[in-house]
Amino acid sequence: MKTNYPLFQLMNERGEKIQEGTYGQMEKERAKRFYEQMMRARLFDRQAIHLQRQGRLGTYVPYEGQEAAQVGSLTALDKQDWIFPSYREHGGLIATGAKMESVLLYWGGHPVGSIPDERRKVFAPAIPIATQIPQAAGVAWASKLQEKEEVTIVYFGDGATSEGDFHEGMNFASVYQVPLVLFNQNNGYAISVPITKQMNSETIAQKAVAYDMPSVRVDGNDVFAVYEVTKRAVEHARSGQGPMLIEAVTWRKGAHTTADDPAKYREPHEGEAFVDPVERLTLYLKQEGWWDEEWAATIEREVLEEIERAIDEVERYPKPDASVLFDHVYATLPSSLERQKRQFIERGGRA
Ligand SMILES: Cc1ncc(C[n+]2csc(CCOP(=O)(O)OP(=O)(O)O)c2C)c(N)n1
Repeated sequence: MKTNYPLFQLMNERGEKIQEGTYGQMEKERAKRFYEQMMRARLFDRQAIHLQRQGRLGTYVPYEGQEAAQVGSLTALDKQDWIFPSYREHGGLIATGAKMESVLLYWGGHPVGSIPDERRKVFAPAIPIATQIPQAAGVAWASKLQEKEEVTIVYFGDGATSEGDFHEGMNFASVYQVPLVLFNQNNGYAISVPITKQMNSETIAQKAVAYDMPSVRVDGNDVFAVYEVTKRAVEHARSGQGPMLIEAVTWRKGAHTTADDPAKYREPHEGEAFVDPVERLTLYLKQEGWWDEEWAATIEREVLEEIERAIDEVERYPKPDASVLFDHVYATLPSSLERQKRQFIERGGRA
């Protein structure tokens, strides 16, 4: 069925302004700040992949290409808001103040890294697909019952929208009109499965119609547009008008995780239509006359130094104790798991 969800943009693929943002986000200082934040995420990601390849980090989830979707949305929140990430949003979290050390510890198998930013209300990354959506709807409902002015944002991929938990979360959010922003990063693939094989709908935005929920389809590589629609959705939710679904159309440039090779399931030309979000912002800054090579080089140098310091600190940690896998799931471990834990430790159970 043909649907009417045009892609919302403020800047086109050549980095030209096509409309003004209503929050001043296309002005000089803010635009340059977005660049800094996105570069912080990008450089971290590349270094983390190197570390993994050197055997110094466990399996890692890269996000190159999705920085605008993450930074544009996370910066639209207020301090009191709740954040439910999947396993791919550490880029946006780092860009907006999460500790690099925590993220490295998490991917190195240390549970202590599960909460990357103590200053914000961030839940641990959800590895089981879509499970965070009903949880986030529940937290948003709690905020509503307690009459708090908090909004919850929940992140998930395109594949997650084929899960029952997505539909249950959407339904619950809609029935109880909770202050929830459902933020979908449509990056084209669920591991090796392209979106065309995974769903028959033309867009993800249209899935909101069934729940009588407003939705928008935004260019996820246009940081200004993502900021705009998320700000509007957050205001909508905070003012008691209920949930909203955002589909941010983007492209995962690299592998799903460091454990797969996208060359096995993607053609080289796929994704060519997407202009990298950092390059696009660079084009915008140049057109506005705000680009400064020295400034960009300083950002790069300082971020790389910060990453090095974080790696040094994390590598001083003792190896993680893998037997904690058995902890924090049950208050009292069932006897079968108790036995497995014992065996695991007897066999030298360390990661
Ligand atoms: C409930 C559940 N089923 C299967 C998996 C295995 N799995 C891990 S990632 C993934 C694909 C998810 O794709 P998508 O929702 O599009 O998010 P993306 O990884 O592209 O960000 C799958 C099926 C899982 N983690 N949880």
